[in-house]
Amino acid sequence: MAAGTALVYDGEMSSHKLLWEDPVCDIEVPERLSSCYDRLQHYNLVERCISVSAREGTDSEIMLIHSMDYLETVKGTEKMEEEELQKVSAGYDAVYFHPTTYRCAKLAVGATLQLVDAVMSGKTRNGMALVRPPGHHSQRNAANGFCIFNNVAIAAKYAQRKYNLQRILIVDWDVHHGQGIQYTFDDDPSILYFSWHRFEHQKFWPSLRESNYDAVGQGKGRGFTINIPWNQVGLGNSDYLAAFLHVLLPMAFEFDPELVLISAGYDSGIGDPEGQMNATPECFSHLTHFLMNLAKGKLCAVLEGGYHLRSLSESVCMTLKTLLGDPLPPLSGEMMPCLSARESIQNVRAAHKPYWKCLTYEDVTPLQDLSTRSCQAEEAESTQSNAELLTPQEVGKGNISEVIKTDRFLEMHMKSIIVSLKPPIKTAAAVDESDTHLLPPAVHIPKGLDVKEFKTTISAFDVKLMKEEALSSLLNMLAVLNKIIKKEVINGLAVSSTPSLSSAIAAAHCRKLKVQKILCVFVGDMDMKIELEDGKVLLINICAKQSEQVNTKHNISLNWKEDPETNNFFSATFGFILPVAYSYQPNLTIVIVGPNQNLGKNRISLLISLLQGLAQSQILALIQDTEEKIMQDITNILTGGFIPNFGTYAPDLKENVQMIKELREQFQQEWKLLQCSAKNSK
Ligand code: Q9C
Ligand code: ZN
Repeated sequence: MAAGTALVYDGEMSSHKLLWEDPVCDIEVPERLSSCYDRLQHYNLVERCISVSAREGTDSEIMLIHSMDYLETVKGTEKMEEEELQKVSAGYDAVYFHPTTYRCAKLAVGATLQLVDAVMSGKTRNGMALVRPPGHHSQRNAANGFCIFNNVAIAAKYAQRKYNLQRILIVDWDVHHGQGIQYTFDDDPSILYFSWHRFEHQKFWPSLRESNYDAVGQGKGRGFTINIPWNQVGLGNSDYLAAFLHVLLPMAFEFDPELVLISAGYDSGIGDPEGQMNATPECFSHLTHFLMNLAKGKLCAVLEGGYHLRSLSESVCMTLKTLLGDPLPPLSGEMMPCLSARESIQNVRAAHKPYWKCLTYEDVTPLQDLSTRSCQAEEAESTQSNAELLTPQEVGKGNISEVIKTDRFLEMHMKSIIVSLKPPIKTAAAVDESDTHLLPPAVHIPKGLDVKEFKTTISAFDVKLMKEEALSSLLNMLAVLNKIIKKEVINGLAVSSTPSLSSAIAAAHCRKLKVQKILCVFVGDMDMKIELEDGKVLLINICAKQSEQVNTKHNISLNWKEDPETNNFFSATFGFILPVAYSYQPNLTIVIVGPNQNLGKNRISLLISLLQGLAQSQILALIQDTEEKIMQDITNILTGGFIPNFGTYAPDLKENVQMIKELREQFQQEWKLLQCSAKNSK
């Protein structure tokens, strides 16, 4: 499997700049590019990437999307004086030309295509292109919204032609609607285009009817355009997360793309003067991480907007860091999507129900845009603010010193979230001697540990009759866990003949080391031995056999009906487990894989892979010794060498979807990210 992350950058793209006064365009400055690159250097990220050079896009590549007339028009600006440039610029909406614009726009196209080539040829697994001018607003015959050539749309067409791809996903997380991309692929079912955008009931630029949730594509392409209109400003991490969990990800996994392109605009981030949203930089880590599980990891992020230089550059760094496989910073803020966001999400789900199997059994009733209460008003109702540290919501409140306020906030915020010490070893393992050959060489095997501390933890449990061998494997498991908690490694796995007992001992050890919140996910049929009294554990139990236990906020069983033919498990993963896990915000995750897990093994792999978004990626996997076939996959997931793939899509069983729906209704007040509709909550 391909490894490494490409970075495409050419400082020459900074020469494109505004030569006259224009308050609409003056935010699209050369420093956007240089400040990103400087920040990447500050975090030592540049040297960790595989540098890929930019090139000019050719005429025929540009004409994959644009008309020859338009290309000639752009070409013509190269020799123009300022006055003429102004005239041409005035012919478009929110665009400026400079004598180097044509050259830079060609470099932006070529840089994007170089990235596609690096990823599709297997030179790297994924990558990012830092480009200017941006692309997603530009159209066949027109420049628009700072965009000259549509870099990402050209890249999609290019990838289809050159690599014979059948399905490409374009995720446009820029705060503006990439109408240029939408128009290009409106009737094309081979490109799934997702965009969220500030909309405000069509008051916000570009103020198009076709940016609303009911624009789903045309003809054969119906269902392959997904628009989430945001009708309020001030949205943040939990709203974006809810949009991914309840809209994009179920559809994207059903679509099963061969390549993911991100129109990576960061004007949807905190402090941006255009977007007025509140998502903090680490939010983009999580969005990126989700998408890395598609298309065997083949992902190209291409810069679009982003006008608050500090916010933009920190968010770019978070994106690239995640592409490189670093542990994810915790997502900050209370996980509570606001009413207006939920309403948009519900509307999109309703509009798309006819086209997606994953929505078949969901009862989503369409509704109009009703909410008028602002998200900030909701925040004010629900949270007391901390005078010491600004919250994203406070930063987002309109104010003349907003840029500086955001700078100050980000300065402190980034210090608090960056996992400063990146351990040299990612994964530790405790396995039988005979299994060590199954582990990749990079895995660390702590051995011969016989520490008093561990023994006291174990002696609190009923282990008197245990064989020496089993006892020593418990001690090894604790050694692995200890390394995770002390951040000497990021994650670990342990094979056990008694995984349930092991998990109870692991949880006890976590308590001893003052781990505040432990997420335990059991997969398979096991007795629960874990202590739940003190509320420090959230237990999610996925099993085939019906349990008598009554579900509570911290102890939830999913009785997942066996169905080997269509067992996708996506509805449980995106509709329940991840929303609960992200709402809980654990400090450590333990996944226990026991016997008779009736999910396909790739579903468990995907779940574990996605759970790496929680708890700063600190995961302990406990695997029953009889389940060896899954051990290798889990090891590969944890060491970062493998992304599961899923085969032909079939929807989850109706009973299973029903069960998830009921659980969602039961717990959506406690775990608010479960909310994906505007009803059932205050
Ligand atoms: N009254 C990108 O983020 N604003 N483009 C126009 C007119 C234009 C944004 C306002 C914003 C363009 C790539
Ligand atoms: Zn934008």
